[in-house]
Amino acid sequence: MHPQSQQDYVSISFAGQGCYNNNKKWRRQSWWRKWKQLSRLQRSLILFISVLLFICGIASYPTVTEQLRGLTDGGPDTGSNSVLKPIIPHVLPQGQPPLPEQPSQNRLQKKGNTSDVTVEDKVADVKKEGEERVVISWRGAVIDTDQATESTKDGESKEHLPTHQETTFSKESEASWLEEVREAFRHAWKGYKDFAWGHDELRPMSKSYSEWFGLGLTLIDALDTMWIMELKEEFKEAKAWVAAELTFNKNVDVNLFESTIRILGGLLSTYHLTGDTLFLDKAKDIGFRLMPAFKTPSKIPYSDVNIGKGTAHPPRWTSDSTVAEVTSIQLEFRELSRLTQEPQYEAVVTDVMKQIHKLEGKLDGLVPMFINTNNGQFTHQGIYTLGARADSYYEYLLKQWIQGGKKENQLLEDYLQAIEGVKKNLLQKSSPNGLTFVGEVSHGQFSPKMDHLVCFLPGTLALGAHNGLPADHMDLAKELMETCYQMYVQMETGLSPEIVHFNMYQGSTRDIDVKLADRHNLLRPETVESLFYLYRFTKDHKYRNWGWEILQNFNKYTKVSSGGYTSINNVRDPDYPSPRDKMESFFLGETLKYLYLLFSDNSNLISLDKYVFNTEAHPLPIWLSTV
Ligand code: DMJ
Repeated sequence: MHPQSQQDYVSISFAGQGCYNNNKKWRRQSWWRKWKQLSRLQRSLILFISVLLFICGIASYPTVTEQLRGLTDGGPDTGSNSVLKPIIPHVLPQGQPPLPEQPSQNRLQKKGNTSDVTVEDKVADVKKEGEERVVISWRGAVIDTDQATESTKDGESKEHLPTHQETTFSKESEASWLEEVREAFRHAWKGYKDFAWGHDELRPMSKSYSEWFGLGLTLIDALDTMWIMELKEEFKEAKAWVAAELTFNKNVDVNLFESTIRILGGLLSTYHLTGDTLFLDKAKDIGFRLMPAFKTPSKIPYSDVNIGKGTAHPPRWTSDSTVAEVTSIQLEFRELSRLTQEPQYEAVVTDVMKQIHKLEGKLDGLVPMFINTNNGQFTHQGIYTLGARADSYYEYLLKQWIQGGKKENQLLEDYLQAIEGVKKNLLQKSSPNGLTFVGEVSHGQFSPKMDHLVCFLPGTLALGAHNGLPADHMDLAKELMETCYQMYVQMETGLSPEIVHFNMYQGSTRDIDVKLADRHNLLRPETVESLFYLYRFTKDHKYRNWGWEILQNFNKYTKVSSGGYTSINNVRDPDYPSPRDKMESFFLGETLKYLYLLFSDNSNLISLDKYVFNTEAHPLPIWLSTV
């Protein structure tokens, strides 16, 4: 054997094993002989597998370094136990305005005052660290989500979960909290105004915009928020745009559900709050233009409507519609009928509810995610979730019943049965800390997966209990509220990922896992929405503290200095949350509105006995009440 080739072989296969002895040398030669005896195919296969393993090793590198960083960032008393260190609960001193450093101590906050650190600073920092870091932050998009998970930052034990201590608030601190939300809204609005005016969504990083329907979606979604926050100047300029520029006579396809909850809902609620018929006229216009969606063989509406041509169609790949979409347009269409005295709007959406009430294929009141527009039957049966594609079906059962003055018993029955179905089939406790969560069922198999979208449920349950439904709904609401909060506080940025998986096995060291592809945060409202309901009904200040923490973390990790807030790709990395360059309209329409209402102690500001919020946070009047 050529000595050079022997040397090559040794350095590749046994590097790092220390000094050699004769025996080892013999073994190496024998290995080499065996290698030479292999066929070309066998050698290629071995080489291929080695390269694959090498790539996997490199790919897991950031997870390892993140864990190491977790150990070293944990403070002076870090050690082998430091990774299990509890999160310090946020307790405000009595009557003091909130301090930015007080909320749950995620890693970046521990580094000092970071309130001035913007998303762009983080991008710049990371770019300085080299391209590899940037590439790694995108791994989540490509790794098989069923395989790859990350643990939460701390494997806390039960007594280490954040706890609440009684706190009282002065009028001054309430005012400063409200002002902070108003300031966040102004900042978001500035970005929209400067770079996306009249367009659907702001892209704050690139200082541009994106179009979805081309109807000024963010502006319309934000109208009633500005009114509620008393942002008079901003409201005035938005109203001027609606009066002068907003037209629905456009050759565009819009999604029936999204345009109903954001545009029709936003215009109707702004009409109610202001009494200005400009908004009612626009609402009538869009409502009428959406009606072709219901011209289907089954009367179950198509997903898309061309509001200029008056035609409707399902998506290109299917004749199915989503169950949540066809059952979460009722509040708006019913209200449109009441205002216009034209029964057609209410008739079409009530027919959908009646059909769904009678359908086979439910699991103890839980509905599948799809329904066919030709035959009106559920499709893709066997999957039951309170997350995407089914969520607001449950919300609108209760809210229609409330909107109509609590008379429509079929809606109430379906709601009560569904909540029993949730308890029986979807509710479980995590290990080790026993967090109550709502999982999913797929063809008889339970999956401990919970979307952030499910965090609407504590608020809805609390609303039901407030309206006379069983008291144990409120108990469950409180338990789930804690879980939704933990989905934030256990992340390094203090912001929830889009989806979490709970551990259920005895002996687990942590309750929550996050798959790499699920680490994004879209500035969604569901948790702060539920915090608002829970605070209104219980007056327990811990819910406001939690909301305050969330607002601080939106400011730290999603605020863009030139204006606007951005959704992010990675709630696990406070150093590089990886901005997605998009501000969803619901951040202004819902998230900031619910935060504002949470911090206001005025229960008459959109009283829950007079208004019911649609699923996009647009308040509509409860019928028969004197608004
Ligand atoms: C909003 O459009 C609505 O809240 C909807 O019900 C769910 N998705 C977004 C917010 O997450």
